[in-house]
Amino acid sequence: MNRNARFRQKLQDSALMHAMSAHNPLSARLAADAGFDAVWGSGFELSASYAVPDANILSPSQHLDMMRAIAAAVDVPVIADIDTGFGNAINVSYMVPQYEAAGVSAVVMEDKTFPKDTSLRASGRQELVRVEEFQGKIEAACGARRDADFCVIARTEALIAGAGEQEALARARAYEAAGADAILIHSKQSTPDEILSFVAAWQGRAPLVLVPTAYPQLRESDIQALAKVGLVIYGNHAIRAAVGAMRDVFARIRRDGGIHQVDAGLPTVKEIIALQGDAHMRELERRYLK
Ligand code: SPV
Ligand code: MG
Repeated sequence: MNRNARFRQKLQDSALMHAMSAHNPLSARLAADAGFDAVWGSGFELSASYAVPDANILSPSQHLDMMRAIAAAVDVPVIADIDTGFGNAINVSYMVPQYEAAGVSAVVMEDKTFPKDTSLRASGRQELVRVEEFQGKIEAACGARRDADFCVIARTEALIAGAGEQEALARARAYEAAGADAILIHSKQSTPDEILSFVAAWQGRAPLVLVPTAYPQLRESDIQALAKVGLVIYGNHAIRAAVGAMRDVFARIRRDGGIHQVDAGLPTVKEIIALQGDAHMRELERRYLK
């Protein structure tokens, strides 16, 4: 079974799938090595790695190129965060085949206006597009895919925008009717109450997708028990782990006046060489360098 088919099947079966964010092939490889089912090609993380806001400042090709590099570096399925689809339904029609050709297995597209603002920022610009307009974008995404197993996940930002549960449910229903394979429902509340209420009220067939960044107390066992959720995405833990680790080590080197103290606690150069796929290159050398 190819990656897309594996992803579609896992999204629909009863076990909860988990995806870890990545902003480059190395972080994706570490996520796959840790046992995550899939990699989340996070716009937030990629933006952070360029030190710019997650607000469509990067070009679509910067994101697409990174998704291609990530998909080439891991065997697990890659879920690409395409924000609002980089424009209208026409832009979506042209972008989705490029993501599919880049080797990703699913796209997540959100119902905000372009250019977007990041979801978890306090008082960000959170404007929703008309429901019909977003249905057109979902239909365009579904119509543009070449492999029927490639998944189109519709994300409603209704709760993020403060539009309430009824609006979120109405949008989720409309997006399912337009052909979405799953519905991502996002929340920035610090408790899971709003999400749990939405999940309880959801009557659709499409599996739900959660991103529990703001409400980390909700564990996988709790989510699995909800039955309607097919996928949990950890949205920014690769970049936050990297920032924390780099900040700590850099400060210690300045404080210690050298690398003599930190060195023993760091991953070895040998480990990094292994992560670069050195074994594969040595095998190529053995076979082809004559
Ligand atoms: C991302 O990781 O880019 C996401 C999740 O879209 S969030 O940042 O929480 O909106
Ligand atoms: Mg994003």
